[in-house]
Amino acid sequence: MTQAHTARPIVLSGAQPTGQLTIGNYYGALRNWVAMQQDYDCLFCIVDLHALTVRQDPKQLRQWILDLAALYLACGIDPDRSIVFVQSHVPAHGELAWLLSTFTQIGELERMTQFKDKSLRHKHNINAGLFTYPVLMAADILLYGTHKVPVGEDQKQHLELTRDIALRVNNLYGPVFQVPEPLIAAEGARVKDLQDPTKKMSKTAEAELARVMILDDPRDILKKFKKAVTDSRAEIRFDEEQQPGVTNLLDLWCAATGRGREAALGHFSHHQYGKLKVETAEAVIANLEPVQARFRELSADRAALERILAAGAIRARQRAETTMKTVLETLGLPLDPGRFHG
Ligand code: ATP
Ligand code: LTN
Repeated sequence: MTQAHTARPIVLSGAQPTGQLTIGNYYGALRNWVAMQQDYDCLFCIVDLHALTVRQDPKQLRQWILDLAALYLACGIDPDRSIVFVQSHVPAHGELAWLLSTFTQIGELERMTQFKDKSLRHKHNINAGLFTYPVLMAADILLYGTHKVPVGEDQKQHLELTRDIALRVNNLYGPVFQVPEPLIAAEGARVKDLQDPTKKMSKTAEAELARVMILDDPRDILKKFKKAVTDSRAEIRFDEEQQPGVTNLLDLWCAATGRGREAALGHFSHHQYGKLKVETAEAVIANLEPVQARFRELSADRAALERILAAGAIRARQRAETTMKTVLETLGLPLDPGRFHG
């Protein structure tokens, strides 16, 4: 099995530099990554190759990559404890994705709901990369012997595919890959769009009011929550089917305050929607303000961010090469002595 050299179990996760991150990314992913640094050997990747599945402006993309690095750190990712790196700095991601694509069935990729959703949203550019996106994600994960992958609920299907690919290879050749497990937060794993609470909140949603960004001004955050779509029932309870907007606000309040559903009902059940909206906004703002302040400090020093990413790339590449050696040998591909010495 690859990557047996570290004592602590390995965690890998990533986000796409496709724009500013939302509170969905924060509660569903980043906040949980920070907590995991305590007990796991963590790698946090900026998945820029994935971002290219949707057309990007090159200059803007470079900026978003650095912004995302600053945001990882601002949320509490510690580059001395975890490996923070850019996916395209480690060529083995693309290389392993190719190899894994030969163990992935077209029918499996056709079933991916993210592919179906994105094909509808980008009708003019349904490229092959969008289709094979989950294979590259599987490569990201399997390259590092990952045990746990902390993600939002929307990524569960991709994780299942990753596991299937790993098991398929292992069944054919013996234990080549660690079979990873998803880690989905109890609270905040499925933050919904504030204007259409039947959809997930997305950083690339068209409507400004639909999404709250981690870096939004607190006044805008309050405004967006006040304008959140609810319903006309005038009743505060958890009911995803009948009251998706109210349920989303309650879930966010729980995620932001760390309190459970019973506490939320005790606190709000005899009150009006206005109180729920304002207090949820306040709780979210309280979580985000320190992150915003740190982000401003960190993003002022571009060179320091670049140094952190360069150091992360060296460490990630070393680990990736160990896995690649095993995989190439296993599949019968000759090892290049110029690449793998000793
Ligand atoms: P896009 O909106 O550009 O398609 P995204 O925000 O869904 O992208 P990523 O940047 O790759 O995609 O997401 C990073 C992490 O944030 C993933 O683990 C994803 O599951 C999580 N995430 C994204 N949106 C939400 C959400 N609304 N609720 C909870 N978690 C989310
Ligand atoms: N597909 C994910 C982003 C992603 C990822 C990963 C997450 C790419 N590679 C590896 C966890 C582990 C998304 O769209 N949110």
